[in-house]
Amino acid sequence: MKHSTRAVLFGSIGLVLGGGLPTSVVHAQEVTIREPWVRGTVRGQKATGAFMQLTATESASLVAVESPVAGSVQIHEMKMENDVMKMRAIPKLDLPAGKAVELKPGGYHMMLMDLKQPLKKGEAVPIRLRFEAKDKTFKTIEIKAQVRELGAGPERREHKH
Ligand SMILES: [Cu+2]
Repeated sequence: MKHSTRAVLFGSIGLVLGGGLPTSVVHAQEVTIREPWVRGTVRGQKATGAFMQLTATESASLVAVESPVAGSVQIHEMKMENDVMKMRAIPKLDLPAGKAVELKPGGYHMMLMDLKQPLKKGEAVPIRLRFEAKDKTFKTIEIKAQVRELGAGPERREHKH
């Protein structure tokens, strides 16, 4: 299935994040998850992005994601194609040993789809991540991601699905 989505780009906005956002660090065997956050939504918005930094000590893959606030969660990548930023779902995200993989606006991210409620700044969204290790064993890690303002991040983008 070929699924690609056009994302509408907005110019950077000079947004200052106040108040020292808390950093959560979760250690679970060999995957470290740093600074998970979710972009806040407005009423009626059906999808939003979740971002964080993943570091695996042994190579592993992120193979599935779920959250109680979303009907489904996809792993997305973004790529420039003919001057258009395209977003598409990928089946898994590889985590090379010892290398931090950044999920951030404009790059890899998790897409929370079919949102069941608006997500407001300051709320904590539980997200369950399922990893597959090289030896084909699976591990699930649950984190809480902080909701940031709608315009949070280095660039503001709106996803259209
Ligand atoms: Cu997306």
